[in-house]
Amino acid sequence: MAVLRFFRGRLALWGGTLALLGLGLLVPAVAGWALDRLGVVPPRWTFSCLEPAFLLLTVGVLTAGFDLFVLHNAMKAPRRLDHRPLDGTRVVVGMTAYDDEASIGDAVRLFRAHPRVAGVVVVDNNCRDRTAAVAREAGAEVVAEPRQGFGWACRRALDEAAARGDVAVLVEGDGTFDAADLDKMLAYLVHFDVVMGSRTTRELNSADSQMDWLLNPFNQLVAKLLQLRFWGTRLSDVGCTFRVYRREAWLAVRDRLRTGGNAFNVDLAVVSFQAGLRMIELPLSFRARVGVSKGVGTNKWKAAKVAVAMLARIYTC
Ligand SMILES: Nc1nc2c(ncn2[C@@H]2O[C@H](COP(=O)(O)OP(=O)(O)OP(=O)(O)O)[C@@H](O)[C@H]2O)c(=O)[nH]1
Ligand SMILES: [Mg+2]
Repeated sequence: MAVLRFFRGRLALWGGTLALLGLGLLVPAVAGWALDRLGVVPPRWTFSCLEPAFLLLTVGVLTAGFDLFVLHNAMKAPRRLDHRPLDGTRVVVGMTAYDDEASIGDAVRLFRAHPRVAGVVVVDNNCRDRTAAVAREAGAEVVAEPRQGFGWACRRALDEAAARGDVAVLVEGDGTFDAADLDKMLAYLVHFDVVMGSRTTRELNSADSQMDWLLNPFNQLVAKLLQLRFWGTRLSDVGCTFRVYRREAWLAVRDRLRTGGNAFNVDLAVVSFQAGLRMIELPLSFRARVGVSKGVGTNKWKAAKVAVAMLARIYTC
């Protein structure tokens, strides 16, 4: 049983990867076929791509299919369908900030104004500008996180929010997210331990947001790989920081985390799946950030480096 448990999820992920590679190889195969028809290359060239493409596709689909349809069904854990109302719970927001004086004031005011929010804690990650002062003026509590890094800031934000409330909300203080989305997130939390956001719904993206022609589909692709690994929860984004955790859910996973860097969002999703938390992902509205980007922004080179770290986390879990 332990052996089967080891393969459950991994076969789906690796099978899915082989199938994707096979699909990728079909492109030169089809191009070769077209060139062959035109008499540009000899027929052998086309078949040298077609054969491995079909082999990878077949092996990949069979391996992933065996995992998803046989292993997964045989090993399904019993599902909890209970309903835990949030009446009387305190909802506290933990907000990350790194030189975010341009955005933090409005971000704090927006979240403080939400009727379900009891307080906002801003995590000052060694800011060199007036972020802390502006956040305090807007009514937030400010704590200093000396360990530099997006992940460290997020961990501290969840720690501080969970120390003050029954429900911890993690969000960036850069003006990209909307407090109004908390309504639907809290509505779903009644059935779940964790509600994650997705920024890949085009209808809810502002035209100038970070989720452009490349980041949007790429996040969806990596999310599908993660979904293959932990079959069950439908995923469409791996980089959305806006999430809601019940306090006990956060406490169950905080010590399992591996990174303090930019791959934190995937790290947190992985440990939450491994802990067996009940999770759901919802489409959220997403705007362009206010102020200067410190993370990926629209920089494709930075995005590639974060993507490698995220994929490494998924393939080694
Ligand atoms: N990248 C980064 N972000 C940090 C750090 N410490 C805190 N943060 C905060 O974490 C959030 C993520 O950084 P952003 O600059 O928004 O990067 P991004 O979300 O990839 O891209 P944009 O929102 O488009 O700029 C922001 O709220 C930062 O202020 C850090 O050391 N590095
Ligand atoms: Mg951001």
